[in-house]
Amino acid sequence: AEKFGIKQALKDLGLSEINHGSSTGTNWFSNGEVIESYSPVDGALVGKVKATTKEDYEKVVSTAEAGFKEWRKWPAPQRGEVVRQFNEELRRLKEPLGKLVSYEMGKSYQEGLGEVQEMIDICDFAVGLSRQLHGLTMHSERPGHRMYEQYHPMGIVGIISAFNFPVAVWAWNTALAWVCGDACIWKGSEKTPVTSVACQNIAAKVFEKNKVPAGISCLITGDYKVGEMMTQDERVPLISATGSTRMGKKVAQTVAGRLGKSLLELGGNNAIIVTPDANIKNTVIGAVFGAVGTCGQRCTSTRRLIVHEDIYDKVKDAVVNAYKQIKIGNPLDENNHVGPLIDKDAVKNYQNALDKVVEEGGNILVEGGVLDGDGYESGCYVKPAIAEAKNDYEIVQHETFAPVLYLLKYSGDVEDALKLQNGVRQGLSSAIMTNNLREAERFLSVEGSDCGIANVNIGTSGAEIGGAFGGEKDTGGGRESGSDAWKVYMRRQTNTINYTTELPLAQGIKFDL
Ligand code: UN1
Repeated sequence: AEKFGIKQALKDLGLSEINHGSSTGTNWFSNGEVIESYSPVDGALVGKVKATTKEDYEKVVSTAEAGFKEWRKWPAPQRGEVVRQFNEELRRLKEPLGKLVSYEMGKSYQEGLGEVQEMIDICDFAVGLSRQLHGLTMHSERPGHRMYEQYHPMGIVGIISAFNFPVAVWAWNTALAWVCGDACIWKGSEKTPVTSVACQNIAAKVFEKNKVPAGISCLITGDYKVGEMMTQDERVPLISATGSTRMGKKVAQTVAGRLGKSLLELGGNNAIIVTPDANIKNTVIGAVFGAVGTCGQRCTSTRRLIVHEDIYDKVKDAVVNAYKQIKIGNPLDENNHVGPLIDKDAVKNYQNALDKVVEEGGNILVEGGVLDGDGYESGCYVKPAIAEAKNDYEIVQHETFAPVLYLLKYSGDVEDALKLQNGVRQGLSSAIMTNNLREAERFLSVEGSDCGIANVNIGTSGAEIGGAFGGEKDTGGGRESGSDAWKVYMRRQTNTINYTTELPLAQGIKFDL
């Protein structure tokens, strides 16, 4: 990693190689056990971060509560100005932060930069939004009455994010929540704690300079037990959680138990339908990037390719051939396409999926395997694999966070493909490759894809921040990022004002005293 300038990146981000820091910025108090973060790239120690104790957490929440009471009174465009300055810092630090993401998480440097770009984009969006947090005005049924709605800041937003997008998902939530006037408490993944500290440092510096009250950007660190402190806490009205469906179900139940709100962005089992009218070259690019990008660890990763029988062999050969060109290795080296999986547990899940698909009757088209030897010492590098399979195999129904692509065949028309595409528990992202207008429109219609994201002639991953991001069914139903996703971070209030000298009642009710 040294030759890729990791030391310098850590320095640019104000981090020492070994981070004993217990008080970076004014909003972070962690005094618990030391979490060591090892890079899947070369197995070396990235840094150490202290975990949040119960007492630390109490301090964080009370600081956030007090901070919110001040912050909510700032005019939204002024809050937007702080986010604008935060964005300037992100632009300045894009390279070191992208590099750290790549090194601590294992995605390619290009994708690390892309992730920071998502942060920059959502901040731009949020700054504009800070002047557009508007409700509607309605006509009252009563004379001399006015009715309208306003969106008020809501309180503390608890953010639980996953290792695979260790910085962007935080920014999707915070950039919006901040302009909405909320305080944020972030529990990042325990697998990527150093990038969390880096982000917190960037925010803390800008916030201090602008005299933002303490507690508006808070970081808590540790495993799920630290997350549970937030999900159980009535002082946190909204929990935004990204991760597995299993985790999301637990979070949803806990938060619902206290009638809190949750925004869930959980697993996907994303498919691309390839019809006889597809452009094969673009299909291959979209499918291969979708399946092997981020080493198959995006919630939008392409897991299933549903190909019409008429072009099945052609598509199969083209994709298998493309896999031969894939270079696996150090993700900081821009010649490589695919880096390591996050850790050895992920490698086990990957191997298990390949064993399972064969057990269930699948046919391996591109052999998988764990790489060893020079450059692969961390034990986390695996070969992207492809298997011909059936949609009802248990393993195909299951989201494996690894580069395993299942090839499924359909005959008949696009309805038959849609049955397979929708025939899973998850409902995040979906795509169709076709130049046939009727097929494309059927895919997008009410009888079409049941996913939160449905694309035509692009793959399943790589969504832009301007749209609402999330999905249905086991994906959890939440929407983050663009469009009107901001509304979940605010509380809506309906106001009716009577400017007459009478008191007419609604629904024409007479009540004379
Ligand atoms: C995720 O995998 O958690 O659409 C988010 C994409 C990215 C975000 C993925 N913009 O692939």
